[in-house]
Amino acid sequence: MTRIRRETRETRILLEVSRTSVADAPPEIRTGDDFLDHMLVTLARYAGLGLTVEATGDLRHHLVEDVAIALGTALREEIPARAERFGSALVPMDEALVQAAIDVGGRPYWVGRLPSNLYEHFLQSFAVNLGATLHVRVIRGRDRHHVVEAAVKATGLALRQALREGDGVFSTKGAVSLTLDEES
Ligand SMILES: [Mn+2]
Repeated sequence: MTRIRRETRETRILLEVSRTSVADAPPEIRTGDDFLDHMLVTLARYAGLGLTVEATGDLRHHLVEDVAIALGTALREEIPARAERFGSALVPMDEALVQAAIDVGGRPYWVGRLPSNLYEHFLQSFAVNLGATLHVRVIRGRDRHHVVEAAVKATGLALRQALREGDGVFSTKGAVSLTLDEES
């Protein structure tokens, strides 16, 4: 379990995340923003994470962005050394269809367009602070709620796969700390 406390002039966040959820302990999320709570519960359920969030903020934009930063930063500590590393998912939600692909191997990068700037920013901030590459592709969809929710579900399912303990064959950990010879 990783706990993070993040306080700025704009937001106050206390967040706990663990890579394995406890079946009889549903996510406890209180941010004061119903849609953000809904998306955090969804992300935790689909990714199989244990998650507790207590947050307050001055503006919705600051709250959503800072919770994403805190979640990515904390979850980064929970990535197993021998993680499967890659994951992908294709999720339909009524008329919406969204695909996500993730690499949790320490290459922060975001590619994606959502019909909500706020939640596009949420997934970007989450991925970059997690040290993950995340691609989200909206294949189709008319209802913004469905498209955003399908994107969060697809990200969660992809993450569940990527965070699984594997044989570490795709891990570059141990190979990344190269010692450079000083040149005279
Ligand atoms: Mn919904």
